[in-house]
Amino acid sequence: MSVTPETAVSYDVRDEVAVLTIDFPPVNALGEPMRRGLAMRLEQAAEDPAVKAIVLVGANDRFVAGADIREFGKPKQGPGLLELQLMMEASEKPIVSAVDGHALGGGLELALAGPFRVAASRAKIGLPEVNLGLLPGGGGTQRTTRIAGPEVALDLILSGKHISASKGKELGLIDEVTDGDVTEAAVAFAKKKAAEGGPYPKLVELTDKVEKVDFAIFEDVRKKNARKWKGMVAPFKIVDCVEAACKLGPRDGLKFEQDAFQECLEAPSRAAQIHLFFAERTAAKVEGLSPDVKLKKISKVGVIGAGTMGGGIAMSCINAGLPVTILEAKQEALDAGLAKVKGNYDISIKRGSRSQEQVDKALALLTPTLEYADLADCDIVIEAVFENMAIKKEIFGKLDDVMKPGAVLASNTSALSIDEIASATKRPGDVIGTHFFSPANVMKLCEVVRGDLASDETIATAMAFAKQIGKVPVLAGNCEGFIGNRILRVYGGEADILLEAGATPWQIDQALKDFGFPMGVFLMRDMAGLDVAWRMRQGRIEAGTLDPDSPEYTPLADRLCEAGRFGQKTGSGYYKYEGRDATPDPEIVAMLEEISAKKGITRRELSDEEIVDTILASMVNEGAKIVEEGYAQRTSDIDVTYAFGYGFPKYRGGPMFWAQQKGLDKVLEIINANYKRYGDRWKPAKLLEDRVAAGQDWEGKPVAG
Ligand code: 3H9
Repeated sequence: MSVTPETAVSYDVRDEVAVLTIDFPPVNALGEPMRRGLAMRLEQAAEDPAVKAIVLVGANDRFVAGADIREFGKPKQGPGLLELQLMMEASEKPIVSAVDGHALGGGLELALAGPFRVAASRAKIGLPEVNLGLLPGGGGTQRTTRIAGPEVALDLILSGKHISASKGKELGLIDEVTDGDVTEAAVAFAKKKAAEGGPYPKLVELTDKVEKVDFAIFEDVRKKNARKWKGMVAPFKIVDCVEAACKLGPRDGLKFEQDAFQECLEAPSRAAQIHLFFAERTAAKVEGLSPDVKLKKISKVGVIGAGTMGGGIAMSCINAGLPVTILEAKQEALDAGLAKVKGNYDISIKRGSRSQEQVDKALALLTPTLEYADLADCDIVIEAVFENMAIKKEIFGKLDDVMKPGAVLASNTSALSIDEIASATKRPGDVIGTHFFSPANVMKLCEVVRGDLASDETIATAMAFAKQIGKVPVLAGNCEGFIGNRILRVYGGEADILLEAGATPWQIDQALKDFGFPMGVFLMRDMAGLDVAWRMRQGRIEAGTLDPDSPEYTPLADRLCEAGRFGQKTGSGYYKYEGRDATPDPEIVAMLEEISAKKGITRRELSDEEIVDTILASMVNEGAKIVEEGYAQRTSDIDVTYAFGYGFPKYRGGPMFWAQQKGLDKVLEIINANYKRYGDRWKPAKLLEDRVAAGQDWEGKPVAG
C-alpha cells in the first residue's frame, strides 16, 4: 500500500487533545509524505474547535529517526522541517511530543520545536548527524545549546551518542519520563498545560545558558580535535554553530546553522558517510538464503581461549547481556585472561565510559571453566585459540562430542580454511567463521566466513548474532585471508614495492595518514611485531610455496628481522623507537638503496599522490576480484570491511566508494599502468573493466557526465 500524507500522519481526538500519529515505516523518518501529512494535521488541529492541545506520537513504539536520509542530494519537495517547526512554534495550542523508541536528529529537533516532551523511560534521544557527515540542521545546535549549555551541546552533538530519556530529562531536553503508556502520559500532560494556559515556551529563545559563556572552550575543542577531524567538515561546523548559539540572537543563530548545514550537505564526506550508513545495513543482508530459514536463538555463548581475542569476544557478549562460559586449557591461562578482562573494565570505569554497576552486571555473566562439558548447553561457541590447524581440529572434534545438537560452532580464525576446520566434525553445516578484530571488545567488524557446507540457518544466525553483540557483520567466502586480510596482503605488498622504487616507510606512512588512515602500513607492522610474519615466510620458503629469488620478493622485512629489529618491542623495526615514539632511521634508507641497487632498480622520487593512488588502486582491484569471484556479496561490503575493521577513513566511504568518486575509469588507468610495469599481479579485475566499458558505477547504474 502506498503511503499518502493522510496515512503517514493520522488524526484522532482524545479528550479534547488531537493525537497526531506518525506512521511512516520503517523508522518514521521525515520523508516527504510524512512532512506533508504533519503540516496538514497541524493545520487541522489548529482549526479544530474541539481541540485544546496537540500530541505528536510515532506509530509502532518509535518516534522519529530524523530526516529521510534517502532524500539527501535530491531536489526538495513539500514542506521542509523548518516550516513544520515554525508552525509548531506559532501554535496557540500546546504541543507535546510523546517520545518512545528513538527521537534522533531531525526527530529530536522536531520535538524540540514544540514547547514540551514526554518520553517513555526506554526511549533514546540524540543528534547523530555527525556520523553522516552532517550537523543538526533543524535548529538542533541552537536549541540544545540554549536548553543545556554549550558544553553539553558540544558533547552530545560531536559524539552523536544516543542518551536515555532520564538523562535527557536531567539535561532539560525532556520534561517528563514515564514507565507507562507514553501517549496517555502525553495526553494528560497536554491537558494540564492547556488548562494552565499560554504563552508556551519557545526553546530557541531561552537565554540563561548562553549568557555567561567562556568562549575559550570553542577554541580548545577545535585545537584538541584538529588531528582527529582532519579532512572532515561537520565537526568543525558543529563547533561554529554552538558558538554562534552563544553569540547571535535566536533567528540569526538558526540562519547560521542552516548555512553551515548546507556546506556539510555539499561536502564529499557527506556522500561518503551516507554511503556507509546504507552499506552497513545492506552488508547484514544475505542474498539467496532459503526464504523459510529460521534463526537459531542465541541466549548463551561459549568462548574457547581467554587470550586477547577470546577475552575481547567474551566482553562484547557480556556487554550485550549474554551469559558467557569461557574455557582455557590451564588454570593459570584462565586466571590471566580474566585478570585482563577485569583490567580492561577498570580502564573503562576510569575513563567514565562505564559505571561500576554496569561492569559488575557484565562480569556476573562471565563463567570461567576448564571443562568442555560446561559448554554443552551453549547456543554458540566461538573458538579463539592461536592459528594452528591441528589444534583447531582437535578442539572442533571435542566440541562435536559435547555440544548440544544445532549449536553453532564458530572459529575466530583469520587465516585458516573453515571447510577444513569443519571437517573435524560430523556437523559441518553448523560450522562457521566469525573473524573478530583486535581489540575485539572495541572493533566493530565481524567477518562471518561461510564454508561450503555451512547451512543457511547457521549463516543467518551468525550474521544476526554479530549484530546482537553490537558488531557490524560482513559475509565473506572461504578464500585465503577472507576479505580484509586478502586485500591487506595485496596493498602491503605494493607498499613494499614502493619502498624499493624510491619511497621511505615514513613517506608512505605519512601519505596514508594524510589520506585519513589512523596509521600507516609500516608503523602498524612495527606495532604488531615483525617476527611472526618472518617465521611464516621462512616456513613458506622451506615448503617451496614462496620464492625468495623472485623479482617480486621484497627482502627488507627479512633483513630487519635478521638484524633483530622486530618492531616497537625491540626498539627498532622500520623505525627507531624511544618508548612508543617512532623516528625515521637513516639505516633503513641505506638498506633500501642496497636492495634496489641489487635488483637493478633506479630509485626515484615518488609523490604522495602516486603512493596513495597506487596503494588504493591495488585495494580496489583486489576488492573487485573478491566480489567477482563470489567471496564478497557486493562492492559496498568491501567498504564496510575496511571502514569498520581496518581504519579506512569513514569520511571517504571505503576503498570502492573512493574509486567511484575518483572515477572508475581513472582507477582502471592506474591499474593498467601498473599492469604494464609489473605484470600479472596487477591484472585488472574483470568486474572493474566491465563497469568502465559500460560507463556504469559499481551497482551497474550509468555514471553521470
Ligand atoms: C537529520 O536528521 C538531519 C536533520 O538534522 C536536518 C534536517 C533539515 N532515513 O538501522 P536499522 C532505514 S539526518 C531513511 O536497520 P534499527 C534503514 O536504512 C538523520 N531510512 O534499524 C533500514 O532500511 P532497510 C539523523 C532510514 O532498528 C531501516 O530503516 N538520524 C533512516 O536497528 C531500518 O534501519 C539518524 O542518523 C533514515 N533516517 O535502528 C538516525 N534510518 O530495512 C539513523 C533508518 O531497507 N537511523 N533507515 O535496510 C538509525 O540510527 C537507526 O536506523 C535506528 C533504528 C536507531 C533509528
